[in-house]
Amino acid sequence: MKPSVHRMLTAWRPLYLRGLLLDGLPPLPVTPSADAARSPRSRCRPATAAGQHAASAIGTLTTLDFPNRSSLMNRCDLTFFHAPNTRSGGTRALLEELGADYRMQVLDFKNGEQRQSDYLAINPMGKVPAIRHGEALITEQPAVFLYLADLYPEAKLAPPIGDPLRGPYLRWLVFYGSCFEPALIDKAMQRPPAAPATSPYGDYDTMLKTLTDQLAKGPYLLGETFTAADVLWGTALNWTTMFKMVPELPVIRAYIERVLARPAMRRAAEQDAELAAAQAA
Ligand SMILES: N[C@@H](CCC(=O)N[C@@H](CS)C(=O)NCC(=O)O)C(=O)O
Repeated sequence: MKPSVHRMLTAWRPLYLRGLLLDGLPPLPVTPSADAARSPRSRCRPATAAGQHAASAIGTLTTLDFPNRSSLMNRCDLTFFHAPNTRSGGTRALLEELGADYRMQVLDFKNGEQRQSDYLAINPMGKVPAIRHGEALITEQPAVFLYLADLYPEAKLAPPIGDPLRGPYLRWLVFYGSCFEPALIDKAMQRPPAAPATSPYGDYDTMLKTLTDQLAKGPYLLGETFTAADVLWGTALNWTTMFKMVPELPVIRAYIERVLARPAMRRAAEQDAELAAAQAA
């Protein structure tokens, strides 16, 4: 086995041991550890709940629609459902930027794991990313980004309520899901938009100009302040330009490079590439 793959497997040993990742590869040496289910930087105790989740099938969690609100949530017991080389790469980058403490459950799209009942109990849409925090399930990228960035206020990637940037921050995260993606998919499928007054994004060119005008004010979407919205947009514009769904205008290219050059973004991209390679092997 290549040393880089072995290093990656060692890092993700908790997942590997739970049989969620890389079936068929030879077992890694097992070092008993109280924190075995958590990331190396864990600040969380290996709580009973974490152990229970680790041992249980994903699909036993169908009772989570309405989380019990009688107890305060802490930041332990955060699970990220991920597939490499997909939209959930942006969430992985955000978790890295936040220095978050989480478990990752990797889905193998080649085997259709996202459409199996275990995962459909987490997200009936069969899509990643998804987050489970305690009893709460969060899906849809803008919601996932808002949730995670608020969970780690010390990382300062979410302007707090009362900050003048809070409104624009919400606007650009939600613009992604409600305008950018629908416009992009219609364009990729060569479908004409609905009439301008009906279409959620008007038309593609207006949507794109609205975005590029904002990027031109840079360096980031909200000016000098880097936020979680830039993690979403930087990663999304990277893959959408790669697939020629968005034109590689200089303002877009410069923005992508600025965002992806950040150390945490690079780390996340490297780790995801290793995960994708190991999954493909
Ligand atoms: N509306 C979702 C879209 C997520 C999405 O489309 N994810 C793709 C990954 S690129 C997926 O999980 N596809 C798997 C499938 O549908 O089988 C969001 O914003 O999170």
